[in-house]
Amino acid sequence: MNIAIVCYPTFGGSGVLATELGKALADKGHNIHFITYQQPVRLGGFHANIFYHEVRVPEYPLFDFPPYETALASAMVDVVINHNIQLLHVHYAIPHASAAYMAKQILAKQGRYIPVITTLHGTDITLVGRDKTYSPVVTFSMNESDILTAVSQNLKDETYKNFVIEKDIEVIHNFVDVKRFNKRPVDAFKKLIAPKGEKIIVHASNFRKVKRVDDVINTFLLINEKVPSRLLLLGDGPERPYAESICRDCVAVESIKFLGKQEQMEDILPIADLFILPSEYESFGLAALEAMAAEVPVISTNAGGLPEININGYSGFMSNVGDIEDMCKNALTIFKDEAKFKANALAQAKKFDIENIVPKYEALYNRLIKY
Ligand code: GMT
Repeated sequence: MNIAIVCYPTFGGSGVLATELGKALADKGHNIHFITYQQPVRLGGFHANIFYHEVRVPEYPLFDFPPYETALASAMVDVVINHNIQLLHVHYAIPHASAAYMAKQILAKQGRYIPVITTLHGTDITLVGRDKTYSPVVTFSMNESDILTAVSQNLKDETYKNFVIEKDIEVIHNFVDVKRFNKRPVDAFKKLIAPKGEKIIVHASNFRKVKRVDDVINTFLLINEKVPSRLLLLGDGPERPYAESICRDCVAVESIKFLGKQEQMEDILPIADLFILPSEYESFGLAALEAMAAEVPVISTNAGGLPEININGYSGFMSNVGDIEDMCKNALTIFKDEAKFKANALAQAKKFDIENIVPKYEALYNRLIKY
C-alpha cells in the first residue's frame, strides 16, 4: 500500500506514535510518505520505502500568522497525486483533519478519491480542540473523516462527551516495540548514574503543566528520604525552568539530573527501577508504556486512559492526582518486591506490542482502499 502519514514531528506522543507506525508499516513492505514541517524526531536512519515531504510555509509581510494549514493541504494534494497515495492517515486532529478534508475535496474535483483516517491522541480533544476557537472546525472535520480512531477508550468517551460526533470511533491502543526497549544487560551504564546501587527513578515528558513535574520532584524527595535514589528527568518544555528552580533549592539537588530531549529512549529506560507519570490527564501515556517495555514498573495517576495500561498493584500503582504521599508509599512497595513488578510491567507491555496493534491499522486501510 502507499500511505501518507501526517503528524507533528516533535517529541509529543502523537508524533512518536505516528512515526513508529510508519516505520513498522514500511518494515512490512508498504510505502510510507510522511508529510510534516520537519523531519520527525523518531524517524532517524535510512529506510528504503519511507519518504519525507517537508511542508514549507512561505513568509510574506502580510502574514502575521503564516497559513500552515493551507500549505499542508496543498502538500497533501501534491504527494497524493505524485506518489500514487491510496490513503491519508492523519494524527492529531488540529489542523491535520481539516487540512485532510480540504485536500480530499480538491482531489475529488479532479476525480480522485482519497480516504482519510483521523487518529485522535488527547489534547486535540481534551484541551485544545474543545476550545470554542477551534471546536466547530474540529467537529466538522472529525465527522468528515472516513474513519476516526482514538488511542484509548477514555479518549473515545471524552470525544463523545465534548463533541457532536455522528460516527463510530474505533479504539486502537498505542503500541510499543517491546524487543527494542527490552535491552539487557545494562549494569555498566547503571553504575555510572548510580555508583552505590541507588534506585534510578525516571520521568519523561514535554514538561507541560498537565504533566505535574513538580509532583515528580516532590514524590522523589519523599522517596529519597527513605531510599538512596537518583532522579533522571527527560524531555523539555515550558515548566522546565520552574522544575529546575525547585530542585536547586532542595537538599537532594545532587541526586537530580535534567537530561533534556532524548531521541534514544530505549537506551535510557532500561537502567531505571521506576518510572513516574503523575499527570493530571493522559489519554494513554505512551511514555509509561515504553518504560514498561523496558521492564520498568510505573507509578502514575489514575487519570484519563492510564488505567487502561497501568494495572494497579501489578505493573505498578496508580494514585489520585496530586497524592504524592501515596505515590511515595507505592514506590517503596515496588522496591520491596522489585523482580515481580518488573516482570509484570514487561508482561503488561507485551499486550500492546507492535505486532498485535499494527495489523489493526492495516485492517482499517484495507477496508477503505478501493484501488
Ligand atoms: O502529552 C502530550 O502533551 C503530547 C500529546 C501529543 O499529542 O503529542 O500526547 C498525547 O498523545 C499521546 C500518544 O497518543 C498519549 O500517549 C498522551 O497520553 C497524550 N497526552 C495527553 O493526553 C495529555
